[in-house]
Amino acid sequence: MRIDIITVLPELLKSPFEASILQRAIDKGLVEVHFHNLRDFATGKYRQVDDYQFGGGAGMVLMVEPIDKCISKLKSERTYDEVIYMTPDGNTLNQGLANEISLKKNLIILCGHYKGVDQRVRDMFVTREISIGDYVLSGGELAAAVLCDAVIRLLPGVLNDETSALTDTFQDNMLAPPVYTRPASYKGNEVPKILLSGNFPKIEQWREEQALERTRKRRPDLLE
Ligand code: 6GU
Repeated sequence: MRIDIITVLPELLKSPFEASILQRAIDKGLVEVHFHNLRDFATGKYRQVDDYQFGGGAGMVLMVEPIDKCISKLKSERTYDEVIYMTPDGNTLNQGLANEISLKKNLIILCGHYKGVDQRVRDMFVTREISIGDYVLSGGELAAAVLCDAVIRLLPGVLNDETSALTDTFQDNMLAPPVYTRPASYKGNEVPKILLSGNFPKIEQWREEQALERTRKRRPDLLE
């Protein structure tokens, strides 16, 4: 997979890709992530990327021309499966959407900022609009990092134990069961005996029960 991220604040985005699982995925060559500073595609003396909105009102809007230049350059080099625009009024990200996007090959992710982008960017270039939840961030950069993390960890070979993404919370619309590690007893708090029993069919059954109980209690909406 190749991801090209277009942003006015590349420095806000880079650090999540420089540690842990994402860095390892990049080092292994399982994903390439490229950052494009929108300002590099701006013209004129002031390299302007945003402007006041027509009709008046507070807040700046990202201009269509620099975004067009950046996307057109990328598209001239390869074909893209999706141009994703990160915006709070997009489709809310969930595990199903992350799974779907993880099957793509080349992605452009455009980060909104200020009041957003000129509507013509959305009309002309964007194939998908994604939000990461019903709250407002100051820009799409952190949301793009969240999307990339959710997608990249699903790529084959990224996780150490290939099966572990399958037992994640939200796969099968279920929360994950509780987990424990050593010590078996800590300040009077015991690990459930069943987990120490070595009876793996019973352990699996216990985990399924716990997952169901947890989902019923915390997220009954997932079971509907
Ligand atoms: Cl994708 N962008 C912004 N600015 N705020 C958000 C968001 C995206 N998703 C939730 N809040």
